[in-house]
Amino acid sequence: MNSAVTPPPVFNPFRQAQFVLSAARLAQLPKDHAGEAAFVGRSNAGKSSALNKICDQRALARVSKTPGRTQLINLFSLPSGHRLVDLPGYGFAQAPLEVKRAWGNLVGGFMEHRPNLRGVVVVMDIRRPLTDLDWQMLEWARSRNCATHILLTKADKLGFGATKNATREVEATLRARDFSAGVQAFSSESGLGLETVRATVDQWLAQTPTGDVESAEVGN
Ligand SMILES: Nc1nc2c(ncn2[C@@H]2O[C@H](COP(=O)(O)OP(=O)(O)OP(=O)(O)O)[C@@H](O)[C@H]2O)c(=O)[nH]1
Ligand SMILES: [Mg+2]
Repeated sequence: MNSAVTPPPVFNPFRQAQFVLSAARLAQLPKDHAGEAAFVGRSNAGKSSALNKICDQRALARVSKTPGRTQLINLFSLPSGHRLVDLPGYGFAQAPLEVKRAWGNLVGGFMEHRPNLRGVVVVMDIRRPLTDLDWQMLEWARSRNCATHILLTKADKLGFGATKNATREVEATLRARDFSAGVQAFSSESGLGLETVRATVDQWLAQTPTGDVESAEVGN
């Protein structure tokens, strides 16, 4: 578990999150200095559900039973001007090659080059963590020195002991690969781990500039 987080603020800014836009290309993203926290992960892992839970809103991000539904980058703004980003999921085997290629360009481009990126929440189903593509995300984040937090979702599907073991196992694997990231169990159903992830994202964004239009000028 990530124990080094501060208690949540009394005012919860995530409740005020608002949809900004969906982007099919990186060029459509805002060109400013606003810090962003991105949610990445395998398709169906529970990214959109986690975002909705964090923001205490039912339908901010679209949740779907069909893997691979979110093929766009969805941006949500916070009152501070910072943004949350829901990235399209990966790992859906049946997707046509051109969809996979488009995903690679979009998510790869975002992870490697988006200047606003301040932290990455890598969302994984607690029953199937650390796939090859999860590692690719982790390595992308590491290569640009970006803060990383692993959310092991759907913990409500496991008992207390199994949740603890799965979390420890992920921590041990990361240690063995000398990878530094927060790790926590989470459930969008029960709210397990909610304050920890909120505090982590809050901390990343609090240290970075906001999306004031006056500061918007950078070419991405
Ligand atoms: N039991 C349980 N189900 C969950 C949880 N999180 C998500 N789900 C379910 O898992 C399915 C996929 O959730 P999404 O949030 O749409 O997953 P996603 O990662 O955004 O998927 P893509 O947009 O396709 O990449 C939905 O049926 C959710 O209701 C959780 O914590 N517990
Ligand atoms: Mg989604």
